[in-house]
Amino acid sequence: MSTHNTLTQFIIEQQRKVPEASGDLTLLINDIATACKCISHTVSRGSMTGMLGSAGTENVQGETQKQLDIITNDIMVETLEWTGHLSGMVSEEVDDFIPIPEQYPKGKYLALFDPLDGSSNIDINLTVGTIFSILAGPEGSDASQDDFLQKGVDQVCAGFVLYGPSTMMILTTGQGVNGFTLDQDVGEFILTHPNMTIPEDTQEFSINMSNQRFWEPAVQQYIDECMQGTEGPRDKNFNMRWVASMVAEVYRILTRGGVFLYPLDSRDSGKQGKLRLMYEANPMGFIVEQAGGSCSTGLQRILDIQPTDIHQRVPVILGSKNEVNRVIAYHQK
Ligand code: AHM
Ligand code: MG
Repeated sequence: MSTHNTLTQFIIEQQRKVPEASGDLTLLINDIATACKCISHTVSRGSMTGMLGSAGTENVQGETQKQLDIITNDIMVETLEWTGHLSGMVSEEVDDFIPIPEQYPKGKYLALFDPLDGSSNIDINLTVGTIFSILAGPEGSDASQDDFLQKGVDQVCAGFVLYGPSTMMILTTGQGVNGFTLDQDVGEFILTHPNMTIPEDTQEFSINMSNQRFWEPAVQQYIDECMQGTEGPRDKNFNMRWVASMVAEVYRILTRGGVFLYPLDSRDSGKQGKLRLMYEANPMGFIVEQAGGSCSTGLQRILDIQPTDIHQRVPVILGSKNEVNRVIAYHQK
């Protein structure tokens, strides 16, 4: 194995391009990588951990928590809280924001994360992941809830780690998107997918078809036209994939293009969709845009939404630019 092209080398070299950089972000990304290696090891042990299945509790969104949702949340919090790089955290699995314990120094960043995205897949041994977003925080003092309510466009860094056949970290600091594969023997993430880009066109969509009767009309029309294939107005056949793990869908889109939709759903009109803005839609939106794709609610660019709640939900349409633009155009009709 080469010791070149590690994640550590890559982020240090990126840091050197910013003369005023303090190195805090580099260290924070390294700490996140450490937490995710630990999560990767934990989830790869499957049933041997004795921790598959439900925890018998619910998170703030009323979703049943898996034991591994809670354990992976603890790994993230315990790895990051003492480092001195953060002034607070937000997790999908914790109702309020997570302050930094008094005994530790406060840093200039905020970390927001979904510790185990797609966790409904964990018991059936399918791909899951960790999604994270880094914002600037109030340097040196405790964060308040309002400090987290920043638009996605202000993210400093975003990424996700995929626990699939291989473990991968996908990262952006606003200078493109790069993918790193974990060398399990050496314990290092290695740059394997530099400058990931999403093709502008695609013939593959991703949506949970079982919800079709609850979708808004624009999404009904878009999917209906895809389904008609060469016999419809699109005049081409489409393929469909639904892993029910956003990390896996976004990785596929980064690799070969596609469009992913979790639209507004009439069952949950008060909830504005299923996915969470601050630690799912915003980081994925930042990554997808940095790779040349688009990310929208259908009516608004996701990264421009002014958040009002750390756990708010949002409809998400992301991926290949020309397809997302088409869905936006149908919304505007
Ligand atoms: P989670 O964070 O509780 O795992 O929920 C988010 C996941 C996404 O990864 C995925 O796109 C979606 O929920 C799947 O939802 P559904 O089961 O409704 O198809
Ligand atoms: Mg999630």
